[in-house]
Amino acid sequence: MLKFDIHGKPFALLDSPLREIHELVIGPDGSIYVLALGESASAATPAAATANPAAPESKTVSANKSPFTPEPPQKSRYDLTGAKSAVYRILPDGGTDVLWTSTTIAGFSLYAHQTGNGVMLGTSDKGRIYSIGNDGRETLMMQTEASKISTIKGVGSNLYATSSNQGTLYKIGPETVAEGTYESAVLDAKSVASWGRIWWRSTGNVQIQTRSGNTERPEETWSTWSTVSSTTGSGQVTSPKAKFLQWRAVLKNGSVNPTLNEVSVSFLPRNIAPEVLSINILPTNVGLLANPPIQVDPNIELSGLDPQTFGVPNASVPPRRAFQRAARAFQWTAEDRNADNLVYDIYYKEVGETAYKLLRENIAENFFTIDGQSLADGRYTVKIVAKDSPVNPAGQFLTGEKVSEPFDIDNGQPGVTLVDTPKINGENARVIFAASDKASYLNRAEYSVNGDEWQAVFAEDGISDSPDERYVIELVVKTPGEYVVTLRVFDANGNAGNARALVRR
Ligand SMILES: [Ca+2]
Ligand SMILES: [Ca+2]
Ligand SMILES: [Ca+2]
Repeated sequence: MLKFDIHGKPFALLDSPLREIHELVIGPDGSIYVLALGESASAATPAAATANPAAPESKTVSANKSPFTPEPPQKSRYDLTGAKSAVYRILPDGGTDVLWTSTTIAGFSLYAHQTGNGVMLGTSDKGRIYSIGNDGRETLMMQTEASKISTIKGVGSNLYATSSNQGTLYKIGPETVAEGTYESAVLDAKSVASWGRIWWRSTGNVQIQTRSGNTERPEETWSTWSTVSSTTGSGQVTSPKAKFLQWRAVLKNGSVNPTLNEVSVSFLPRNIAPEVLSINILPTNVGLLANPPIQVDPNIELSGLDPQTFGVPNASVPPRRAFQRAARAFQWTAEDRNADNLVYDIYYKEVGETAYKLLRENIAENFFTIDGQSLADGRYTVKIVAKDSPVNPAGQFLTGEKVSEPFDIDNGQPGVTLVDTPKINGENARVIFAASDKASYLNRAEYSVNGDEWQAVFAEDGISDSPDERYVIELVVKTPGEYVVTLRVFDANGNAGNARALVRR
């Protein structure tokens, strides 16, 4: 923000890290209040507000915040990271204060209180006017049905506010009106929910009403407002089961000034079935072992409190990998959209069989290791069934399942045989072996002469890649004598078979 003297010489009063100085007003004491925006005001404007056929009327309501919106993390008002709006106060002596900042409220218009204590701020969405005192505290003064409060101006003892989307002129007088309402934010229960009791703390004549619907914004498909009948500050919500709920308070003036401080609603969302998203099969001989679980104080578990409240991480401990002869291990991912705890049943069957057989029931881990030696050689699939039974009554829990890709169990070693007596031609000898494997395929072979180091040998057709292969070994036999040639062949699962041949020159 720049100040120019009569010669056109600029002097910077304020250099804000936000991107736009949107509005400035001058208070009665000469303080300048400046509204700075983090995003451009036009980008923050929603496309259009839902048209409301009811004629808007004058409403004056004081309320703090909706209980449905989570409390934003508290930070210093001088910390402008992520700020959507900020109000600066430039004192007549040139000193600058950040009066107020918000990461959620998008400001648009500003009006300096004639009392000298702060400003009124109109928002660019949600149609709200906040009052911000010189102590930096904000109070929601007015909730309109418009989306943007374009201007706020004072004329005499009255204030006027204009809105766009839709265009409306509001008069804000000093006198108290007979009746006002406050509408809550829309509660999203995430799935169709049964509504329980609604509690509130109020003084004076306050009536609570609710409505529900399955569209994100309240519209004609929602139920009509129904009043919660209560004399004690709590009552049963009578709106039909739905995904979304909204409440409103009707405050009527009487001998006591009506106020409303706090509203809570209880509800039970419909259970959503868990899903098994993926199954990962590890290579043969890689087993998964459980790491010791994080110890949780049994008193915390009994109390039903979330262990995270006590700083205990909620994530399950991932397993570690270890060599286990013939092991076939699986890891899977699963989710439950209403965040229920899950347990798993594991089934298996050989490809070609019709029915799955239960292998293990109600395990809490999301991994399992099969001892491959307990199953006959063959091709298998496993089926993982996720159940939200730990937190739902018997008979009401839901399941989701997934079948794995086929995998081989192969514990048999390849058979290796000598094809013919070795042929000798001068100093050269040729030995031919045949190898075969029943359950998987051959994938590597090596030979050794007279117990020397193993040397790789390729299959006769170039690649060891099928259940049957031939291996031709050419030797140089310089001096007369006996040569023992051993061939060792591995199958895809690491089982090895061997055979030997005696070459005599
Ligand atoms: Ca569930
Ligand atoms: Ca085999
Ligand atoms: Ca081959």
